[in-house]
Amino acid sequence: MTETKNLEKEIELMSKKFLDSSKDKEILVISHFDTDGITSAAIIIGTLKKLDKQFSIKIIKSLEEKFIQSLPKDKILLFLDLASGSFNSLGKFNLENIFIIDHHEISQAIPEGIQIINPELNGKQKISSSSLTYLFCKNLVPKIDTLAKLAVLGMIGDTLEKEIDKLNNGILLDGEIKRKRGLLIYPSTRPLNRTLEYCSRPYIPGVSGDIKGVLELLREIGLNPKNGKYQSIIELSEEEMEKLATAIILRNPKAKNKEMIGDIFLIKLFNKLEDARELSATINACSRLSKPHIALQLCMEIPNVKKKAETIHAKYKQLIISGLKFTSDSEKISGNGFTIINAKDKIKDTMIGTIASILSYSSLYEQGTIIVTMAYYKDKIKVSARNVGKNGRNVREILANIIEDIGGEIGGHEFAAGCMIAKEQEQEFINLLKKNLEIEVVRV
Ligand SMILES: [Mn+2]
Repeated sequence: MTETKNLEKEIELMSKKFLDSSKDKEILVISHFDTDGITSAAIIIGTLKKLDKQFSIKIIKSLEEKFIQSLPKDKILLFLDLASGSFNSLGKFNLENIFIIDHHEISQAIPEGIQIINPELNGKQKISSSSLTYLFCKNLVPKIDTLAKLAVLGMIGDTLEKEIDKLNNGILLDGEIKRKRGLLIYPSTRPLNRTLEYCSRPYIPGVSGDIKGVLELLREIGLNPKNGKYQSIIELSEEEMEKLATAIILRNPKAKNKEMIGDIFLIKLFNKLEDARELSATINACSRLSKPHIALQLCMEIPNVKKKAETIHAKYKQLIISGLKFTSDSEKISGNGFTIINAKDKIKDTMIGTIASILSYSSLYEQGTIIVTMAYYKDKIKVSARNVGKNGRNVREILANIIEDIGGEIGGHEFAAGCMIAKEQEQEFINLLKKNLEIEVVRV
């Protein structure tokens, strides 16, 4: 309890310093491109507008040293949902007026003069950057209730929904979030035939991407269209919901009932209740297809943006489905307990991690299998590694071993990790990867 108090105290202190420093300076907000970062940025924009401050926004995929070097020295720099892993770089370029709101792990010493809010320093409460930003902004402007739903959306974007009830300071109350128990396939608010056709989590063999399979499944459990339209998940009775869950589990035995049923969060956007998971997926889709400004405008509820965002999301889902098709048809490097899929330029670098995750949740691979996907990004290669069923070998360690030899950047954790290597090292990387994966098997 005292630790939470400390965090609140830190937030209050930093908000005072921020107000003070921004009296005569322009603000540059730099935020991460995922849902948590985008919602954080939208909360800040709403607040700075109320304060009538001069500001600009940059949304980025990752904080690279070259970018840090290019930052203006005369502005206030406010980093959202990033920067906690970049203290060495931040310390290098004599930047002044740095403010950070983040929740990522801290592994480097924090240079003097940097103002930071990060629960890793105060009790390690699991809380999104969007919620921290909301609490920060509440200190700047007392009445920002309309932005609270974005704080909750960021929590769901970072899959911190199990922590939502621990949120204090009335974020949940302010946000007027609706909650319903049900099947966690989204969007729960749209007709089931569409929802199932595009369902990738879980990936349902014979149903995902297969409209004939979808209609068969719906017929099988006795769900028929009413007035030409299928019901949505939130409209189903408990019994119908149960039948649907069973039918899905039969097709994908890996989908566990207790993981498939949970809290559905409904958030009012453009005056309509939307499934928070779907909103988050839309935001991520926009960002991954290089349109983070659309994602941001969606959160700001700017008229006409919803259609644009939905169109981008639909395109993204098509790309995922065709990416999955590519991975199933393409040649793979497979061995005992691992599969390497090198998509080269056939799949976008920002999607290759998602593809790896979907494959690892599908019933295509055995528990403990390591899936590694690769895609080109300019003169580099983005690599994603997943461990099916979160069981067995540490994929971060495997990648770290290789990076140590050939150089590159690494991120992630034991069951889901990624790295970026130089394109010239494609073959060397694959050779080393195979060697590492095979050695690991022998050792087990
Ligand atoms: Mn985050």
